[in-house]
Amino acid sequence: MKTRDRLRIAMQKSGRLTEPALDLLKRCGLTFRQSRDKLFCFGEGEPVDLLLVRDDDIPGLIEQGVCDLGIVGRNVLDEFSLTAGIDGAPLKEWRPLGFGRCRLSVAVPQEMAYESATSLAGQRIATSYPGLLGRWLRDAGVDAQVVTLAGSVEIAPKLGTADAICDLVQSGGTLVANQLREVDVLLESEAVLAGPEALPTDERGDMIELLLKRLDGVIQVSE
Ligand code: PRT
Ligand code: ZN
Repeated sequence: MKTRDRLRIAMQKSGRLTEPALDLLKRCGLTFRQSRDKLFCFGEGEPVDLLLVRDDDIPGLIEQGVCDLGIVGRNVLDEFSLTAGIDGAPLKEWRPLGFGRCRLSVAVPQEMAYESATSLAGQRIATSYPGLLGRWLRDAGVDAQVVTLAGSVEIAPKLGTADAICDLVQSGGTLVANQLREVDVLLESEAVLAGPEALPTDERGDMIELLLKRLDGVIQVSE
């Protein structure tokens, strides 16, 4: 692939992580020229540009080398690592960023008895995270049916298409509104800086080192 001399960071175009990610980069001393609704934001002072995309596309863009780094939820990064092919470079969580906190949990209808993962044996569990749920079930030695849904996971039990769900939870309000209760946590998530395990050895590698140093300073200050 043609090498680039500017660092490219993928981040969410429009969603929960957009504002806090831009704010964090700003606190690292990075400023960008273009308006946020464009695909690209050009770095003004430093040779760092942003690519604004759907969060689900971020791990793939790093794996393919289209971007050097990405700001994405641990839930999305880990799911990608578990389910994507192994042809690309392995990805690494370089830094936890302290925002976008949530958890990936199993929830069951209020009236359903639940003691441990074994209570799910033979049940259908709806999720958008088949990789993470599958691993958790395997580790627990539980044989259950994973029903993969792209969205509206929380209504699956009411529709009768699943017995339980595995979804992101923050306040818990969505679960309560759907008469579900959280019974097990699979993953504590937050936004992370993701990148390849092996950093580029050219100027981009130096730029990443500098960015990591600045991030550590900024994150320490806000803790
Ligand atoms: O368009 P694009 O694909 O980029 O956006 P998206 O809709 O996939 O993502 P978005 O913006 O909703 O979330 C981006 C990331 O924010 C997620 O991948 C998580 O890492 C993180 N995050 C933090 C959350 C939540 N909190 C959250 N509460 N992502 C989703 N939710 C949803 C959850 O799916 C459920 O429907 O909110 C509902 C639960 O919230 P509570 O407060 O009712 O429990
Ligand atoms: Zn998404």
